[in-house]
Amino acid sequence: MKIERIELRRIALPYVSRFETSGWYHDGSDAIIVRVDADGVTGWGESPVSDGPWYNEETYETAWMMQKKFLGPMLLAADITAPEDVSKIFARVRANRMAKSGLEFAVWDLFARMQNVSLAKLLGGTRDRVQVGVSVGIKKDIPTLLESIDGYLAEGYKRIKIKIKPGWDIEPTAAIRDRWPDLMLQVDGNSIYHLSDADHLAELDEFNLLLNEQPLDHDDIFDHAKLKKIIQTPLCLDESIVSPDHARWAIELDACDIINIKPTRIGGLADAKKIHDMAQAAGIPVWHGGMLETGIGRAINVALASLPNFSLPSDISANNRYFHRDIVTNPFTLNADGTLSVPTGIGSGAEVDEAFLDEVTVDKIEMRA
Ligand code: SMG
Ligand code: MG
Repeated sequence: MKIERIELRRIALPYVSRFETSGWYHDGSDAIIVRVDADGVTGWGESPVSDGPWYNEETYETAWMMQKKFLGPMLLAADITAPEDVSKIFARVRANRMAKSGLEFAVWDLFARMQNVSLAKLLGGTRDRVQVGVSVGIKKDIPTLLESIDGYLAEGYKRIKIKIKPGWDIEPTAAIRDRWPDLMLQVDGNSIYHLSDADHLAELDEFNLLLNEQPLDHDDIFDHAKLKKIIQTPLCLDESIVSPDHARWAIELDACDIINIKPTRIGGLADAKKIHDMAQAAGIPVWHGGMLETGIGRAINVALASLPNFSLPSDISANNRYFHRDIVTNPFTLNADGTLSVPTGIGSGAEVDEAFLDEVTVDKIEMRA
C-alpha cells in the first residue's frame, strides 16, 4: 500500500491551566497533527512536541523539519504492508522519536480503519476500560496544590501524581498524605535530581507511594540502578526508556521496578508494544504516560493502554482536564470507577473536528507521493 498524501499541521491550543514541571511549563499545546490518506481512507496521528527541548531534545520546529524533509518523503516512497513497517522505514533516521511517532500513529490508525477494526483490537488490547489518574503540576503553594487535588478527586479520579523538584518534594507529599492517607499517590521529578540526592529521595519512602518516576538524568540508566538499591519506593523510568534496547538494558541492570510507556517518546506503537511485551516477560509492570495530548493522541494512548501489562493507572485523564474545547467531537469522559472506556468503533475512535482544527492551525503543509 502506498500513502498518497500527508498533511502536517502545527496547532496552538490553550490548556485550561498552566502545567509546570521541575524544569519548564506549558500554557497550551503546540503539537503537530498528522493526517495520512490512502485509497480513500484517512488516518490521524499526533506528535505532542512543544516550544522547547525540555522534556526531550525535540521541539515543534525540529519535528516539523524532520517530518517535512526526511520522514514524510521516506513514508511516501515506501510500499507499506503492515503498520510495523513504519519504524523499520524510519530506522535510518537517528532519534527524533516524537516526529516519527506522529506519522507512525497515523499509519496504524489508517490500517485499523482500512481493516474495519478498532486500533485497540489491532494492537492486541484486552481491556474495555483503562484505569487513569491525573498528573498535577507544581503549584505556587501547598494550599493551592491540595485544592487542585481535591477538585480532581471530586471528579472521580482515583490516582494522583505530583511533579516534584528540590524544595517542592517532601512537604507537598507529606501534606497530601496527611489529608488523604490511602490515596494512590506517586511523584515525578523529570530528571532534576542527582545520585548525590539519594538520601533525600529516600525520605519519600515513608509516604507509601506507588512509585517515584525518573528522578535522575533524562538519559541515565546506570545511576538509577544504584539509586534503586538505596530507596524503598518502587522506581519507575520514563525519559530514559526511548527504545526496546533501552528497556532491556534497564531490566538487565535492574535499574527500575516499573516502566512508564509513552509511545511518542519511543518512536511509535510498534516499539512501545515490544517494550510492553518485554516488561511483561520480565515481571515488570508498565503504565501509560502522557504528554498532554489532544483528543487525537489521547485516543491512541487509550488504545495502547488496553494491553494486558498496563497494570497501574495511566496519565491519560479525560480531555476536559486539558482543554476547554478539544479538536475532536467525541472527548473521553471519566467513568465513575476512575477509568476511561476504550473506543470500540473503527480506528483510534477519534472523530476530528475539522472546522475547529482549522481554527487552531497556525502552520500547514501537504506532501504527495
Ligand atoms: O498528559 O496528563 C498528562 C501529563 C502527564 O506528567 C505528565 N507528563 O514526565 O510524565 C511526564 C510528563 C511530561 C509532560 S511534558 C509536557
Ligand atoms: Mg514523567
